[in-house]
Amino acid sequence: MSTENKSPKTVVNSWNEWDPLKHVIVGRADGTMVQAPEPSTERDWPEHGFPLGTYGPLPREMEAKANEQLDNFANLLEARGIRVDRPAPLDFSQTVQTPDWEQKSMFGCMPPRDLLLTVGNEIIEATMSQRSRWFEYLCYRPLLEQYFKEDPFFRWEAAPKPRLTDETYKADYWRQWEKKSPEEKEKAIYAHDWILTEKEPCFDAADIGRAGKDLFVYHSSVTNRAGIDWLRRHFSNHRIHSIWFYEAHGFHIDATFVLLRPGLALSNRKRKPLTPHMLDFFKKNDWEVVECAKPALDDYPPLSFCSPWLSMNTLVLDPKTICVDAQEIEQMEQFDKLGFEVVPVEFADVSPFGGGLHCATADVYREGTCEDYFPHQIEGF
Ligand code: DAV
Repeated sequence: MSTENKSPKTVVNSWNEWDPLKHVIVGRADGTMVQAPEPSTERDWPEHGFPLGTYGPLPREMEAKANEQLDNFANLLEARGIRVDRPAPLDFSQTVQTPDWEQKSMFGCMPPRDLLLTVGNEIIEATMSQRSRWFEYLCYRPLLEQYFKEDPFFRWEAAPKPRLTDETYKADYWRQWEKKSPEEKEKAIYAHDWILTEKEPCFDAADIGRAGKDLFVYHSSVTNRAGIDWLRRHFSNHRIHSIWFYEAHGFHIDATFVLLRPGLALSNRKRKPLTPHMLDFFKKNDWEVVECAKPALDDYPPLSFCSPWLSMNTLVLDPKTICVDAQEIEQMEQFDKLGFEVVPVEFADVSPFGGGLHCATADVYREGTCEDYFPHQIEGF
């Protein structure tokens, strides 16, 4: 009689963005919504059927195409010996509420990277800073429960759920923004004058770039100073570097500044780093920071809140192998010249569902340990 246990045993472990990947979560497009308006987010796409104030599921045919590309990507990873798990979508069209607020829709579960932060044997459910994404963690709970049973060393954590009352957001922010002159907008970029107040810690997991002992956190429109402070206290054995870039309402580090392998990072050619000493820090530690290639698109695709810079949104399978959106010819050529084996992945139809190849994945296991890639620190960075 066979007593073989078919379920693969989970080990949670991932310290950086490049060590050999063995187990990953790939999101699903099912039921993704153009979110109902909320203090932090407004969609205004009249030419595609969603003028300001309206909301609803993304068109079915778009969803089918995105799911096909996500499934093909999952199959490609599995064919390379990588275990792939998928989240459990909810009915994202439902109204959700807490004692403080009611929100007319949820969002989706295409981008697990936004929500799950893996550092070593720990996965943290990020706070998120949009009401429509407050309950998104539920899509990942079946997997996290399973990992918790299978890996006795897995540390399952959740950052404090934010209240997301009106005090978490600056009052009348978007109307005020529209009234600003170009000079005032410029000033706001330098002042990090984004929608979030400092009322409570907020962060998205996709604002964090991991390099062993050093974690780089984007002070973005979805991650506030308090969120970075929470991460600093939580990861007290790490060095947390708060960074920001020349971009209004930027969010998520993975289309702006991407850690590719020890000694090499890719920087957005338009969104220049604004943090004092940041580039000196990389240089001092013998890291090369290269500007990304020209992206394939000139503008946001229809119904997408993600920019053409998803060209940078790549998944590194090991320090020599990188998955890149197949439409990004120039970016693939650049990676080729930088010595990577490039794996082209058809992914353009996924963007309206919340991102590219990095967004669509969350690490569970990469080989390797926590290393110090930045032995030379700079005071004040
Ligand atoms: O810059 O377009 C992409 C979102 C990545 N999670 C951008 C953000």
